[in-house]
Amino acid sequence: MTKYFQPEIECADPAELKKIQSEKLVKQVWHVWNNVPYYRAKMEAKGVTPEDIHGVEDLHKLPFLSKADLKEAYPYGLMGCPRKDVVRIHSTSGTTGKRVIAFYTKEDLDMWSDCTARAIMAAGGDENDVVQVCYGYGLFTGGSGLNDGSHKVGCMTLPMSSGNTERQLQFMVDLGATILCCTPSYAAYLGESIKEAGIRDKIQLKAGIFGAEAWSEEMRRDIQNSLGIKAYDIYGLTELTGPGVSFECEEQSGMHINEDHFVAEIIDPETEEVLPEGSVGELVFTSLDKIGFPMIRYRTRDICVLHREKCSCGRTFIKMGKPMGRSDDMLIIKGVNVFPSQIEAVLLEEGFPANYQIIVDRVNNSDTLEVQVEMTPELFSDNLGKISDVEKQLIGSLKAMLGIYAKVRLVAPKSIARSEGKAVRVIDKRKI
Ligand code: DLL
Repeated sequence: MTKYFQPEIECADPAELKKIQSEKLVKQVWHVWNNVPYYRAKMEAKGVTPEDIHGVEDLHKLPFLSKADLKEAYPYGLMGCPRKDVVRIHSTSGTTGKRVIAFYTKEDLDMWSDCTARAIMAAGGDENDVVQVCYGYGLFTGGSGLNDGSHKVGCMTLPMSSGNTERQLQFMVDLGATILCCTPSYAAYLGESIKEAGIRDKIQLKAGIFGAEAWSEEMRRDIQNSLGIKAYDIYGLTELTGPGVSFECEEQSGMHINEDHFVAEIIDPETEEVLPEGSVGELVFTSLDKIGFPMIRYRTRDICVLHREKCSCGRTFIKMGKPMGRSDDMLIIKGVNVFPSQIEAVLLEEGFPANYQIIVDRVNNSDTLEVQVEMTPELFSDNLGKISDVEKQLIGSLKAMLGIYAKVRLVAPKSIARSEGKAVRVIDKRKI
């Protein structure tokens, strides 16, 4: 049976939802105008004032915010309230340049945990569940985001944080965890470890809530099989709270955006023109009621599609498809746009687990693409001829998907480092 955390809003009439969004947007624009001089200056430069904004139909009049703005305004320039009202910060895991630091008031944390509580109940969770959170706790939003939503639902929450796989499995078995929250790459690794330890029959998991990185439908299928669960996608970013900006329901066909808190738009990343629903483009979000770090028309860089159609779960929130990659993670190889997710889809389709690395280089002024893939133990023990046949087949399938040649190197099982958080799949030597 479908469960909801806040059915009155999750299943609200679309016209009612639009009215709520419009009222909140007008209030939010005034809030930012009065409290965030950085954004007010951007509005003034565009010749727009809060009087011009009467509802969501006026959103397009407002200026965008980009990562570059966040860098420029670092650390306090986009804070939306006095520092005494801020009770928490989180920060991105970026390894280069300035990190993004987001500020939260008590009300912001309350709103955020409503969002993750909705996600947990959409995955079938209720107060009888034992939720094992193995997203990192600390500056990363994953751990505390799902932790607080799990508290709100009333689940017994295991605040494991990431890493220490042996201990994760011990708690999972001894305490009978039923819902697992972690990155999909770590879920795949846990699946491998459970198989190796021969403890599959001791696991009581029924669902997993996986996000923070791109993962394909093929990877979903593998994780569902190896853990014996239903795997739900969850999306979010630090700039907009963290996990729970959108979440999947039992239909597993896109993530419902929490539209009473966030308005989504799709734009052409080059021209910044707003595209009609159903178009592929860059996802842009406006936070409607966040006080500590309000984001108006924030360009996520995630490439995605929005679709609003009747969902069998009863929720009326618009859905976003799986992000197809990031416009800034997109590799341009010999002029061709390549998303790592396309490579992953081919590998999983051909029966390889998602342990791979993509190495891009430039040799004699020409781009090269190499995909290192771990062999299955069965293939590893086979003869060299078979390995070379498999390599040839993968080269053909990758060419069909990407339109360019990728060298394929099959490497020994377990030779590619496993990740406990977000997996590092691409090494672009052209940038080193
Ligand atoms: O990754 C928040 C999060 C934590 C989401 C736990 C889900 C679960 P950041 O570290 O700021 O925040 O990274 C945000 O990660 O712009 C996307 O590119 C990517 N991302 C997040 N969720 C998904 C997903 C967290 N479900 C960036 N599928 C975003 C694909 C995702 N990419």
